[in-house]
Amino acid sequence: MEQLATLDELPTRYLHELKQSNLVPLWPSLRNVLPPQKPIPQTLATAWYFKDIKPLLLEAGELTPIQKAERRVLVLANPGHGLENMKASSVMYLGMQLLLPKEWAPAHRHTPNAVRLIVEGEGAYTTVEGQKCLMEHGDLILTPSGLWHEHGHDGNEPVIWLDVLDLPLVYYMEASYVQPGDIQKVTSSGNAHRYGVGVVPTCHFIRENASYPMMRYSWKETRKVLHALAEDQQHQGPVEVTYINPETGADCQNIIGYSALMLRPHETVQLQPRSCAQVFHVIDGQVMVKTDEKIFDLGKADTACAPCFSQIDLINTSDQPCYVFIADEAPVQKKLGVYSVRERH
Ligand code: GTQ
Repeated sequence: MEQLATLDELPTRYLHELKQSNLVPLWPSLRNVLPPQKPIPQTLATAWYFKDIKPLLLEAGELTPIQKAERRVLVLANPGHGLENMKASSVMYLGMQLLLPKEWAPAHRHTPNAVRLIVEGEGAYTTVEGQKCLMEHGDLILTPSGLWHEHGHDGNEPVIWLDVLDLPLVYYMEASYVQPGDIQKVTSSGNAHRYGVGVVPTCHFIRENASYPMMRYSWKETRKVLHALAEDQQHQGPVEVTYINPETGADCQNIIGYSALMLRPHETVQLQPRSCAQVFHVIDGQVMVKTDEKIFDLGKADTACAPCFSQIDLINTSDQPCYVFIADEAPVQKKLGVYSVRERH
């Protein structure tokens, strides 16, 4: 590709006149905003280890009362985006949230979509639009855009969960805001009896259009599906299920996609490079995440992210199964028509 003219090749007087009229020449920046062949991501392959996070999060529990925090969260920030910008990737925000026994994180609703993946502890719950969702290890709980949610804790040990939000994208669009609410009346215990587990291998089906028919995706049940899929002789490719809207078969939320992947003992899964950034969080087990630049050894509750078009190997280094929760930007990229998958090189 042709090398293009730079800013300093233009007369100072001309540049000054452009500035006076709020005008900018495209050509000196063209290769930055439209780099050849692939994006130049700010997102850096980064890992955050639970053994580092947990003591600091528990200390936050002593330093800052819940009333003064509203949500007691340590944000997993990607240094490539600047820590203060609180992004894991351009679209995804990650946070580890702590709720102590008897604490209550009051009701609010906001435009960004959120999910929680429960990491540790028992007895906490999230109430979403009147639906009380118990939080058990590995459960996925949706708090979609605009729906009221609050967190409570009737148990007797600290509960920690991973928050995933599309906050960076929604904030970038100048569409991010929150409204405080009143304590919710519990009106429902969920629709799991109607929809079952809420995960499917691949075959998507279309039914009536209900945006968020299901809020809690039980890990116990999802794990059973993964094991059944691993046993299924017909099944080809990685043992992976996508969290869907069971009414429509579509992704369970609009912007970020969620799935759970099982690696058999010593299994390696080679992922195809995709146009979206991805986050890997270990529900249980041991996995080596090999990205283009870096290799991470992850154990239970560890989290890593990889930028777009990374060639990634997931290697189960142990003789136990490993379960990885994956968040990616595929749904928003597909809707915008910018999603693609490439061959491995
Ligand atoms: O629990 O509602 O990590 O509103 C960031 C913003 C969690 C929450 C976060 C939030 C929440």
